[in-house]
Amino acid sequence: MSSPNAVTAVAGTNIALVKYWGKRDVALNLPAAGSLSLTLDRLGTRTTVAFDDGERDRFVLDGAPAGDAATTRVSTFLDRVRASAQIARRALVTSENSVPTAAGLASSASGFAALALAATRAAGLELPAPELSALARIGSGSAARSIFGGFVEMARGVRPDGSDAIARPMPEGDGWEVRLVVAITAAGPKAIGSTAAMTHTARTSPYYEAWVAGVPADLTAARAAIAARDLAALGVIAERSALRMHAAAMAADPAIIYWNAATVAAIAAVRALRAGGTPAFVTIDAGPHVKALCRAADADAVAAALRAVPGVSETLIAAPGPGARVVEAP
Ligand code: 2P0
Repeated sequence: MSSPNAVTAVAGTNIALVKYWGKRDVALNLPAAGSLSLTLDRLGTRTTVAFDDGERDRFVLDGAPAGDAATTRVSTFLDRVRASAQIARRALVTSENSVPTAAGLASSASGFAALALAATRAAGLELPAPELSALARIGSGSAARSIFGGFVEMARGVRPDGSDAIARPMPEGDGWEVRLVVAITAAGPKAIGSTAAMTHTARTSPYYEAWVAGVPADLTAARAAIAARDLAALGVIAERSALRMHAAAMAADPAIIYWNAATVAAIAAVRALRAGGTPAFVTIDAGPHVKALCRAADADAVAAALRAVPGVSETLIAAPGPGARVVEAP
């Protein structure tokens, strides 16, 4: 499968501590508000792009040809790269997600971050990181953040072209020994994809405007908490942001409910740990799994408590990880 002009890049997924939920522009994935995340050392994507003389783009995902919808999404993304590089050649894209189970944790964040880097380099472009972030964002909003490692802030931006809707690394958080403990609470695909769910929330939830209006204050407080390395302060903000995002989605009409019984039980378990003196805080994305933010020293105990929750099938501990990087190139 290797080709003389193939470039391979890897990227870690990221978990938002101040969530992104809603767009000011759907075509360019411009967010309605900023967000703030932690890039992880696990749950990443490794992607190889090779431009060749094929008639169309081909996308092989986790060892099998991807379906039409996923292939079209990749091909549309490559069209932007081809336009910038002024090339017409089609590509073979081979992508692998490091996911421990078939539990729906595969991430468009690491996927489009790795694709943006591998595709631009394979096309002969060397984009500065902010431009790479803007490009990854067009693939998936959260992918803009996975270009960078550690704590990352994504700007809402104000420009219609999205050139200022980009992520930036937060070096003030470097070396902080926090962990995210992921508790898998279900198998199978999520109830509704993020893009459709955001649009539906914006259109029908009476809480959507209040949700968006509250994000800037969370960002300000989260920045200060990271600078001060105050886990309790950051954790309270993260838990509140996730619960408010889900509350806005649950208030949509019809409701969007990502949670199952184990999700609720895992939230209770983390809050019980906290009541017992272990600083651990919940965050939940567009699915039923629960992630707990905690100190590295407490991660094993937090994982054990989550594994004891009925319906939790598996836990894994993720540490802060690096940004997207090229691992093989001609
Ligand atoms: C986040 N999520 O901030 C939020 C919280 C899920 C819940 O970003 O439509 O795949 O491709 O921009 O980035 C997941 O949505 O959505 C997401 P698109 P994306 O991490």
